[in-house]
Amino acid sequence: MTGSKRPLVVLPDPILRQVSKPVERIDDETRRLASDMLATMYDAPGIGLAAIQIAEPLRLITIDLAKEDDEPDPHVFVNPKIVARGDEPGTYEEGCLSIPDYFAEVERPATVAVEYLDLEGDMQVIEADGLMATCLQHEVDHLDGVLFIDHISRLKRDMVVKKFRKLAKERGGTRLL
Ligand code: K1U
Ligand code: ZN
Repeated sequence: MTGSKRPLVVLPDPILRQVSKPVERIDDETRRLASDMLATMYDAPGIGLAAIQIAEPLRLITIDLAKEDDEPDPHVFVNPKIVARGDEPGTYEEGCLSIPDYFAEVERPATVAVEYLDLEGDMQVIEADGLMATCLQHEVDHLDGVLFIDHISRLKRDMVVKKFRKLAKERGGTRLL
């Protein structure tokens, strides 16, 4: 199924602070939304996306860490839940499609285990490290209304928010087509 690219919600849109609701039933509508998310993510381009970033407050995320020249490797996680976090910290320079062109180092657990449903409704568990662990935590944060700038200093965060408030005023909105 080929999805349609949807507008991206960007800072300071308050929808990004909403807590997303669990997906109650996995059906064609869910699969259509997942396809639209993948299309939007590939177009951006990005390596992950949470449904709330296209204004759908549902607990659904997509991730593809394949390199540009490799075959796509799309992953869809329905109702993902972090069930274990490793003791070792890891640091990555993170970005966010909802905070375009801003990057900052964020420290998070280097490994996580995540339970989720696949698009057939089967329960799965992924034990992740490296960029996959970081990306899963970044996306699950989105489902709880948390942004990666919440993990940096207040001074830096306030500066970023101020800049994006100004941009939204100039653009006349917080949706990127
Ligand atoms: O959730 C998002 O906003 C997507 C975000 C995911 C992410 C990136 C880095 C660390 C943690 C989570 C992005 O995809 S930002 C764009 C990006 O990182 C990228 C884009 C093209 C090629 C490679 C990376
Ligand atoms: Zn993000």
